[in-house]
Amino acid sequence: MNVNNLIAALERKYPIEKEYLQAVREVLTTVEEVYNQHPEFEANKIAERIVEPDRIFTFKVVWTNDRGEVQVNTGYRIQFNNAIGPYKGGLRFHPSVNPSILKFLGFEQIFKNALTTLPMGGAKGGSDFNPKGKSDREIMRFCQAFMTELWRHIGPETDVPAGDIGVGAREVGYLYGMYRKLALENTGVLTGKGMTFGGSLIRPEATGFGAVYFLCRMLSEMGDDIKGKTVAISGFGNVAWGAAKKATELGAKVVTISGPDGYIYDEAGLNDEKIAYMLDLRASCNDVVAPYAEKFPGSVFVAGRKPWEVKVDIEMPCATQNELNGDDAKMLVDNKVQVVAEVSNMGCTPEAIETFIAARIPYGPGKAVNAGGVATSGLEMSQNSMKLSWSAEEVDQKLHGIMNSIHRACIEYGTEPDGYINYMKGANIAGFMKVAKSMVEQGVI
Ligand code: 2IT
Repeated sequence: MNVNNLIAALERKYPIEKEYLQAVREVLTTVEEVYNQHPEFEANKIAERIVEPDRIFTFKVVWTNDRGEVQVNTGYRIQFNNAIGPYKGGLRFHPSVNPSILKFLGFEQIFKNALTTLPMGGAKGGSDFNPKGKSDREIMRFCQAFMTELWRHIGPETDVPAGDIGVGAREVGYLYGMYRKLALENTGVLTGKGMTFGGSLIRPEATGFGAVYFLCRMLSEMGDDIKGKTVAISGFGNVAWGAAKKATELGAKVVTISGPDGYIYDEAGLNDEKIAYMLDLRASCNDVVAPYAEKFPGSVFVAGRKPWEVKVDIEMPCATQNELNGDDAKMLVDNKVQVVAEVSNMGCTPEAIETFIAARIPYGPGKAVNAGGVATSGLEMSQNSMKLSWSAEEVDQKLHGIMNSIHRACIEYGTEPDGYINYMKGANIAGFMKVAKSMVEQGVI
């Protein structure tokens, strides 16, 4: 494989899909050396095949708002690769959603899902629908309209969507209700469901919990632990909430959260009451964190800025792609950050990652750190097909085991000659090898 030629061809074909090209470039560059030691990969054109989605569905979503006005959005489902299991990945409802963003997310999902050790292929979907300021009834009508198109393309053994930004338990509930009505079946066709209709305990917390379990493994590899560490978290959604909850429970001090409006610096650190308040903020559907500072005196709201300027031991980006850039990374290195555990998908830009690696600061990439979310979705699928449900302890224990095994895979494939663990390289190679081998074994299809 010649990565530069392959990327150049993709750039000509998809010139405006910058997030997709960014994700492909990172994975192919890090696997190039190992890839070229496997002539069967080249003979089967694995790289050329893996960068193209199997298929993309694009559809119109028409719904009516509370004022009786007809609204038109675009919906997508990208079925990227199902070599190792049914297509699996979340749905994102956000005005920024476009084919490039969903292709990057779907591509990343292939390797993340492979890392979980569970049989799941990669997919992603969503819509440019903006949930901000929408009423509950509007959300419901949108989800129903979205599912009237999506339902014919998904199924419990075919493609199993879940949540992502803008899609939580409420949206999954409305989507599931419409699927059940149209397909006339009750199956594990979506994950992240409510507990009364097949959801799994721990799934709401899983991404954040898993991220902190992974972070603890990174720290123990350095001969350290999380107790007493200061942590900066960005975002205030489901993932940030789970990470804040587990990090606080294990004795860390989480001092920031953030939203599109700016960030909160809370010197005293989050506690149970403040973490519970994150859910109220999210439920308000206004997408702002500023009210936190009014509710909790002693904390400050810093408008229009990101939390990276606060000096801490550990950074956990939990918001969205490319939220931490090269300049931010240089500032973090100057501020002696100890570990960066990226929880958002592709949260750090290539320049930021390069800066961390050059400074030999352990950097855990999203596809390893946040894999506990989709892993627990996989556990929800297992429970649904067995028609039973596991206790919270059982699910949490399995999640622990999976995060440990992802960490081991990163060490196996990512340890550099000087002993530095290049988690990005390790995660990319470990995930890629599994999918590539299975594609070779299954023939040219
Ligand atoms: O990015 C992700 O891994 C998710 N949004 C979760 C996907 C899933 O199927 O649970």
